Amino acid sequence: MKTLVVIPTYNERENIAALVPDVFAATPNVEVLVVDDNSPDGTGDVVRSLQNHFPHVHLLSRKGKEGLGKAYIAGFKWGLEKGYEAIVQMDADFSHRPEDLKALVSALPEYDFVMGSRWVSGGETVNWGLGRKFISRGGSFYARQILRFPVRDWTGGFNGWKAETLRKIGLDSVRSEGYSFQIELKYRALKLGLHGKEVPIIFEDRIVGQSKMSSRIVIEALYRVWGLRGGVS
Ligand SMILES: Nc1nc2c(ncn2[C@@H]2O[C@H](COP(=O)(O)OP(=O)(O)OP(=O)(O)O)[C@@H](O)[C@H]2O)c(=O)[nH]1
Ligand SMILES: [Mg+2]
Repeated sequence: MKTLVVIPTYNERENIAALVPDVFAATPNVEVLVVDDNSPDGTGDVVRSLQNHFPHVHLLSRKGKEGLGKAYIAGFKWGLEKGYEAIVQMDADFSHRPEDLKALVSALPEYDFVMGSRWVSGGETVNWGLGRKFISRGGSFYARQILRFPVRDWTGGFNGWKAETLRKIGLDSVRSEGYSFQIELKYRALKLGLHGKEVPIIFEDRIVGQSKMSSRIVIEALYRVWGLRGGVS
């Protein structure tokens, strides 16, 4: 399948310079789209210079920081317009390991979507304290109780989608921004009766660059799941 890996970036110049070569080393046949929100650190310029060595790297430059959800929607739409058959979403900060891309990409043809998962057998988090594990597993437990599909890792953002699946979901109807963006896409697909598979991944904490996580994003996720279950869109 003609596959696009969409990587949203905000101030990730060091990470993106190292990640792009690793992605092509792991999966030589994919193309990459970096969706950058005009990062002040010049991430966009780094991507432009990468394009000299890697012709299959594309850059979608947006005007300003609008959040992860909007960046992904813009990247997915770009990929659908260009006719890619599969789209994978991946963070720039090496939390999602390029080594795990291959497993996601090769599982996808059999399913409508695949979910990189920390909480299935073979999945793992590296260097996470008990508190962090509790919050992540607790968040997925909470979503599972409310949304009633047996997904172990609802908030993970390392997922692969057949183009057809994204078309059926209807990207214009997706409202969520942060963690709940991942929950919302999975839930909408499952509600449509589509088949998803959790594939084990090893999740590592970022080493370089700053987190954009905030309590606002967590709070959004806590109330959004109720809206999703209620069919509010
Ligand atoms: N284009 C764009 N990318 C973003 C935005 N916010 C976050 N990102 C990117 O989305 C990915 C995930 O963001 P992180 O800051 O790592 O968030 P996180 O993984 O929830 O938090 P950490 O646990 O600290 O890594 C990274 O590649 C970020 O650069 C945004 O507003 N616009
Ligand atoms: Mg991260």
